[in-house]
Amino acid sequence: MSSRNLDTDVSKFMSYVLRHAPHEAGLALDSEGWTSFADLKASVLGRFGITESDLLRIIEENPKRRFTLDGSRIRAAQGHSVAVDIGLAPLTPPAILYHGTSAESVAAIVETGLQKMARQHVHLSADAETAKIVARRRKGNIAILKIDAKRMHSDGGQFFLSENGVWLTNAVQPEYILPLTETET
Ligand code: HQG
Repeated sequence: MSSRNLDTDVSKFMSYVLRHAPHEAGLALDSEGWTSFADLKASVLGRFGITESDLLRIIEENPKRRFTLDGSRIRAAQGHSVAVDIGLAPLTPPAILYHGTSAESVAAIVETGLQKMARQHVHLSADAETAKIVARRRKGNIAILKIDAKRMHSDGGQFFLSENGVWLTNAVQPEYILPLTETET
């Protein structure tokens, strides 16, 4: 039986290897981000001293459903920096999407738009509460930006919905960032 902190450590390690550094666990990802669950299990069980049923529970109970287990293969649902194509079909987004960030990044974002930075996509949230959780990963004051997804989509912008409910796009131009609605400490 593993503890809550250990569960988080295992989850963070899996996010790290499945999104950014598969070689650090001796894994290789295919072009859609999948890797062998048996290979991942071999790496994680030994490293953390947990059982297979612990690992399955950690995957199943992950609050953000970060991992997709599909038979003998597993992948991260979103967040990759390695070049994979998770093969999502473009979808019509809700009229408004949200992006949580640090207050100090807002000036640059309003100037140059939202960029995907190190990842494969810009990550957007369907509701402001979720965006706040994303923003609170940052130090200091936070800001929640509203994105005019309806207009961006009707102008040809593509949106994708990850297997765990995160909206993804390639970039958001400044014209689609609505006036700042909320900041807090
Ligand atoms: C910022 C977590 C300056 C952007 C979350 C963000 C998410 C700019 C940072 C997922 C900028 C990139 C992704 C610009 C963007 N100038 N700053 N032009 N454009 N930024 O971590 O959205 O818990 O790559 O605002 O829940 O914070 O790991 O993106 O602050 O879904 O599953 O550059 O990571 O998921 O940071 O987070 P990130 P994010 P997990």
